Amino acid sequence: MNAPIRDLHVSPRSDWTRAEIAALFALSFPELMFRAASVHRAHFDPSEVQTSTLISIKTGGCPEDCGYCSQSSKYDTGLKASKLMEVQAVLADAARAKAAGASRFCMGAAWRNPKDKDLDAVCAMVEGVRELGMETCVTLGMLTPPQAARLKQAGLDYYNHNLDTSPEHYAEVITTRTYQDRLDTLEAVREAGIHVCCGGIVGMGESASDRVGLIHALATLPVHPQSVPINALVPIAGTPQEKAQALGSFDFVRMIAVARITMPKSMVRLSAGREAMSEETQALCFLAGANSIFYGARLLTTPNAEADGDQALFARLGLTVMQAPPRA
Ligand code: SAM
Ligand code: DTB
Ligand code: SF4
Repeated sequence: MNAPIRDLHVSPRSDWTRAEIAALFALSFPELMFRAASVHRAHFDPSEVQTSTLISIKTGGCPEDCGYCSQSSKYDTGLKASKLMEVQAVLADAARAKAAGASRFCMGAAWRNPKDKDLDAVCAMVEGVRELGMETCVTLGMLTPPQAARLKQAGLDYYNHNLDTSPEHYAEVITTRTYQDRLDTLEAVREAGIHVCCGGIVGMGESASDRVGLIHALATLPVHPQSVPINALVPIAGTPQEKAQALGSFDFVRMIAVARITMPKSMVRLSAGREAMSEETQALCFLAGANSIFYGARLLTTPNAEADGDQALFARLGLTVMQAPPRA
């Protein structure tokens, strides 16, 4: 028998225990879906989905050894590295993304951390994208508190920095920076008053208990990340994770559902890996409380589900694109 359902309208809590989270994963699939969908309705219109478009503003040649990544210089993935893009070229891409229906523009750079001089160009990109009326997000690696303050000053809305996996599994995937380094960057971003976008990747050979551990790490941050990307590994030839066993679709949907229940007011993003997912699995993810996607033909270095296919899926499911909130 499943445990009795508790009040679904409670405020977000940061005192989740691993046992409570494991118990959610252990619910029957229908019960878990019902609870997640109920929590979703208590906080959001379940027919609305937020759309973020990604661009890689600086590709490849990264000194970190993240075992899943096409952009690490430690692995021969055949990716062509390129320098930081010109501001105008980025803004032209943002305008195209807006015209295609994206409300947020996320700019990613393959850096361990940005140099202060790189931030001048990134701040100009943030200012320009804001002027187009889009929400802005960047992901640049580790940040110091003064760097976070500069990005805030430029008007940055979100900073993406993922915990990626559980604290226990982490060292199997990345050795060049620690979990604590990531937590420190998240603190710098939070303290600067920038919204935090933080999630992880599943399908990297982790155990079920590692998935509990990742949700636990996210849901016990002092403030829940306002945006929680759940990525299914996109396997990249030449990386250590190339042959990792993909997660079954029901386990992926469970991950979305448990993220929704434990972080009820956060946007939960059905992120990388949609290209390999059936429409039915994606529909289950929306039912489980996902209310955001990466939208557009490319992620950073790999293909994404095509935008016109997404629009057709939205139409068939009766979903609409969430409007960006008005600027303060
Ligand atoms: N270099 C910066 C960093 O690592 O923080 C920013 C860019 S990095 C590519 C952003 C995130 O993308 C990673 O933390 C990881 O969660 C996700 N990611 C990268 N490669 C992926 C892959 N092959 N499949 C799924 N997610 C991936
Ligand atoms: C996130 O959690 N996923 C995005 C974004 N944040 C930066 C990146 C996905 C990358 C997928 C592999 C690639 O295209 O290189
Ligand atoms: Fe570099 Fe980011 Fe890729 Fe890690 S995930 S290798 S830090 S670009």
